[in-house]
Amino acid sequence: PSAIYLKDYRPPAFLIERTELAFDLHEDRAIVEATLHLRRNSGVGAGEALVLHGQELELLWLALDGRELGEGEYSLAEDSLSIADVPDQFTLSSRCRIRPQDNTSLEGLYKSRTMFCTQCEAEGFRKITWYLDRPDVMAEFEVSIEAEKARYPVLLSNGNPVAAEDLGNGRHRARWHDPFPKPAYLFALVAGDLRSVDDSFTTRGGRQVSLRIFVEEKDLDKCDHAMISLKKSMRWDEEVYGREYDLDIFNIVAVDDFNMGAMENKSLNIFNSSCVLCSPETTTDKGFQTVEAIVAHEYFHNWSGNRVTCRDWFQLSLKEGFTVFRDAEFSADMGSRTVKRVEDATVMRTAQFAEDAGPMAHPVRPDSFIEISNFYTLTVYEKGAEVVRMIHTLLGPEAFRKGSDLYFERHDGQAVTCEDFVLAMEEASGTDLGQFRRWYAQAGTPLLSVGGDYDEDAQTYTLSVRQSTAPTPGQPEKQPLLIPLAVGLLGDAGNLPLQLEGEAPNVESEDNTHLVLKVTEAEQQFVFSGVRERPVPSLLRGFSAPVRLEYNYSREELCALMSRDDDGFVRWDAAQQLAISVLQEVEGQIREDQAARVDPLYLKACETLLQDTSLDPAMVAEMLRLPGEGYLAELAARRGGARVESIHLARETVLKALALHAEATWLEAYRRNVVNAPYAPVAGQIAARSLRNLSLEYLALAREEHIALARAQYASAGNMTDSLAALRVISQRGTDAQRDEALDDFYRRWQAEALVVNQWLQVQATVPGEGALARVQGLLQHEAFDLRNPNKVRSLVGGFANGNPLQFHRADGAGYRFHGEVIEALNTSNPQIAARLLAPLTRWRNYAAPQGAAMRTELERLAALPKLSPDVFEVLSKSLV
Ligand code: BAL
Ligand code: ZN
Repeated sequence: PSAIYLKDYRPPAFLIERTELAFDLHEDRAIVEATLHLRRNSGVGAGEALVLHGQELELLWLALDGRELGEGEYSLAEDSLSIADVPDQFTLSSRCRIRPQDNTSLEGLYKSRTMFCTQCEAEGFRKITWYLDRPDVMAEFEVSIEAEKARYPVLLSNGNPVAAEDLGNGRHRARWHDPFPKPAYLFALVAGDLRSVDDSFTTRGGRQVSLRIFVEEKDLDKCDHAMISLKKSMRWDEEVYGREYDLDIFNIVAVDDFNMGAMENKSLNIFNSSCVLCSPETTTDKGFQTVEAIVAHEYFHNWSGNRVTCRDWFQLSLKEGFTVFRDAEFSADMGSRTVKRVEDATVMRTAQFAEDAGPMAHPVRPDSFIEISNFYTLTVYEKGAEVVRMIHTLLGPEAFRKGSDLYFERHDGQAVTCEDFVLAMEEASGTDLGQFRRWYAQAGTPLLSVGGDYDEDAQTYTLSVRQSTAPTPGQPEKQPLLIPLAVGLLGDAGNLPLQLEGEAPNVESEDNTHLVLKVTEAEQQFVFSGVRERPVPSLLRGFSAPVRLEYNYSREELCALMSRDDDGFVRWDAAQQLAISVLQEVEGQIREDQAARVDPLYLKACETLLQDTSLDPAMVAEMLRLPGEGYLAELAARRGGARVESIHLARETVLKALALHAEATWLEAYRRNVVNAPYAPVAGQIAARSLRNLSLEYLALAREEHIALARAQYASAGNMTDSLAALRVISQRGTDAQRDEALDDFYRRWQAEALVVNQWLQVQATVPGEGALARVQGLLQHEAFDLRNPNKVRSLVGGFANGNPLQFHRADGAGYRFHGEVIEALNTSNPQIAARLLAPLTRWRNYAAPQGAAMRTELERLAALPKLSPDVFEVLSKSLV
């Protein structure tokens, strides 16, 4: 496999104006007839041959302007079909046979349980028919679907239904027409025995839109939350972005076997069932929030992605970064803004920064790839969203809205680039984003090293800021970025008013305690005047930029920020920094065989926080949750290599010390945060459950007897959040007998609910102790496991690699070998999932001996296998450089 480059982009030599597709679906095959109305793209590729994409297609017949082409008139290569002599305008018709039933890659047309469905982004359409499968070729689609009526009573595609016919032989046909030209990646088809939950929405402009969520009959009771979320999203996009829905129907279909979370196909969103189905009995609070966010995300794509799409796949963040920013703001408006910001910052810092520091590091707009599926990454999505957020911060909400209006109006119906987005923002706001553009092109996480100096006589406070970005693969030199650094100064009685020397009075926030500094140089100073006392700097407020920030805080200063700063993110961040400093100290003691001593200052600060009932319990829980072992390993990598055992022991030591120190307070928090009202996924209840369940975790560590609380909670829980939290605690901290009893009971109760069983698989994957690997290996054979289902693979195999660090990183390398063997099997059946599963092994450089070397050995074993998919090949080859 070879790489393709952004610099080689050329507009398509041919365009497709109209695409007619006819599907004839059978149990052992599907016949696809396609008629493409093509024309040469004027000014591009005069005289060039027509080259179409196709994969795993059996060509049965081919005709140009109605005349069948003989074998000498076209040429077939592995993934392409070429016709040398074609007119400037013509129709090309083809008939192909494909085998959806055997398609385990879950790209193109495939069978999930009893239904046919599609996934075409990024390049799945070429597994359906010969086509110009690139996003800058946009066509109007007319689709007919024929299938057996009894098995597949529901036949869906994009756009509007135009006809339904009973064919009289037990088969029926439906015709659909989508008036909006679209790239093939937005095509969708569904055929199945489905039921729907129906509702409607009236747009601001008076359009009556029929909303339907299609599911298997057994899941009809799990659609309400998604439907409510959809209607909220439709309203929010009108209110916040002025964007209305543009067709009379909007359909969602839930599918069990799906590589991604969901897919924004025009008017026919297809969802991984884990991202749409919800009920209090079967779904956790987190699950409810995920469904709301993903329903919104896919809906928002109707404008940011579908009406305005990407010119090429290097521009993926144009739609994904922007849409993630939009869904994050939506979620913030629906729930707690600060908690959402903390959650997103956590993902960035723990997972995206790791990606930036690893062998697959790439810019938000990558400049090359071997397999685009490998670039649906945290960098393109989450960092891309942070880049859009920074534009929002720099421009302010009103100018940003003018920019998005201009972007949508100017590019409606077009396939465009990240540059077009930035240009619209620049033009509408009059802001120069020249230097800012580097965020799209430069990979890696910038480091801001900040120092503070207070001059008591002059009453000035000087912040000295240095920025740097470490080299990443292919980018040895880095240039300074424009970084919006939001700051405050914390005094004894609260946050101080801010005045930058030589600048007009700060009127940015009502109380003048918050300012966004524009860091543009490698080194820069900012002087605040009129500072009456020595402050503690409150830095990177609201996580104003996706950077690492270093400031040499004392623990007392961190305690001050944690308890008194007026920025929620900074308070949380201070608690994290304090925890990390304590954890690293304890790990050092353990490694030097000293008695571990957990700083009482930290324990006291945590207890005080827990006692403060005026705070949002959700924030308290986030602040008292210790950073995970994976993140600690990432930090340790920069300090000489991570040692999994001492990291684990240090974390357990600090957890236990905090549990014992504040035992009575934890118990009080556990009792205080009980929710008596009927279950609802609303911020207040979610917050209470999250602190209560965190309290349960600490209590179980403090004293064996408290396992009884978990068992009682498990026995009486009326919702999945509390039930699963209790099960986790029993599995992690209970005796073997208690654990087995609870896990068996849970399976007995929920074996008919696939999504709940996936949670059960994940809990088992994280059970501690020497037997963990054997347990996970055994579960591969369990009736509830299926290697073809990505959700199950993620729960069990991903759950083990990411959630059971001590056992995954066994010194004998058996955890890696197990992981590698699963990847080996998936390399053939589902390369996308195989490549994704590789991520934990790609971090081998972070680990000290023996783990680092053993991880590399497993990567080398995989690299030597014959017939690697391009997906797996790309990750392996980049990881082993
Ligand atoms: N476009 C792929 C799924 C998503 O990001 O919405
Ligand atoms: Zn998306």
